[in-house]
Amino acid sequence: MSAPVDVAADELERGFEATLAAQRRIEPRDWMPEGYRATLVRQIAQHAHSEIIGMQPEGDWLLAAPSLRRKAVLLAKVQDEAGHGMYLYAAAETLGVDRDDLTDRLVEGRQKYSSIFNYPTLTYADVGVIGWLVDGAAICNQVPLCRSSYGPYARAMVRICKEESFHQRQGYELLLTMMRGTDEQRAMVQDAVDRWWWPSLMMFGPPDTDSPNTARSMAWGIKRHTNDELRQRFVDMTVPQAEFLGVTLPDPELSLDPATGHHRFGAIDWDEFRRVLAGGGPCNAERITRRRAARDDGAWVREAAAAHAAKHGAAHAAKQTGRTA
Ligand code: FAQ
Repeated sequence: MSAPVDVAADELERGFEATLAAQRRIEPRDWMPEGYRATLVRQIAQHAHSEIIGMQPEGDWLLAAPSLRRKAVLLAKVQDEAGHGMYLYAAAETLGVDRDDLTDRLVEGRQKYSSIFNYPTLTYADVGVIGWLVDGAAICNQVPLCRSSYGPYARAMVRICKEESFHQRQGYELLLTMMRGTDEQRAMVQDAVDRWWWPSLMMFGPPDTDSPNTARSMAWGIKRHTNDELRQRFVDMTVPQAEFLGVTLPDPELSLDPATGHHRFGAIDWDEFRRVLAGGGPCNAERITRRRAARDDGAWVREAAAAHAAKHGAAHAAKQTGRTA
């Protein structure tokens, strides 16, 4: 009795593999293996959470930004991050999950967000360094995701990457301005670079030898490069930018390998990475406490919006019925 079901399942699986092999996109209406769907939900949700939690470290500087122009730029950037979170939650919802549920999973510690946002922004130079290094790393990681095999994720990435590119430039421009300023400003920039360099390299995830998801995600076309490949690309891209800026990257082993054209770099402290992922970073508790408070404080807004939409929807339906009657 089970044979026709198996045949149908085989056919669906073959159709899915053929779509991937032809480099076509998987869309929400298409059949997909449960593992593919679960991997996408995990990655897209973590990505969305990172954008939303990522508003906090820079948001702390909105009131203290030193001029109206700097405030306007920073406000626009933080608002973009909220928008990125929204596109990504919307992409996750096409896979049959609910964004309220994803937020609950985040605040209850059942889903992750990027390790990078568990570090504090101690001076205004940190705002520039986040734009330069953190958005720079995000671009390296995310541009290939524009070719991800899942349509809604890939399309969200196109717009997000355009905005990330602006974010990186504003950070670099801020740092160039500070480096042309006083000795104290230059020291602030160097101090921020010293604190953010290694955590930025950790953003790309564990080394390939220790990355349980990479092989499967690449076979499914969700990821297009390994963690180490993208980390190397980021180092190669950033070293000349650091030279132009006039800062020193805090790694005595950093050097260009003439044989490969790539930069060699020192050992990353993976114990620190694991500690931060386990909740032991300098700001983990604070970030989640604030996110939980925002969820709870905003409940009445979501309820009111849902009630308004229901009322509006009912009125619209009644009007349509009246027209067709
Ligand atoms: N932090 O097997 P893999 C931004 C987890 S957006 C925390 O290698 P995978 C914009 C990983 O999830 C930044 N957890 O995993 C912005 C997995 O956990 P699980 C976010 C990490 O998925 C800028 C486990 O370790 N970007 O910055 C991290 O194949 C400025 C094993 O790892 C994205 O999310 C980490 N750094 O590769 C906003 C991009 N790394 O669930 C504001 C999309 C790994 O198995 C201001 N995501 N883990 O328990 C990806 O490309 C991938 O998910 C990776 C990880 C590359 C992050």
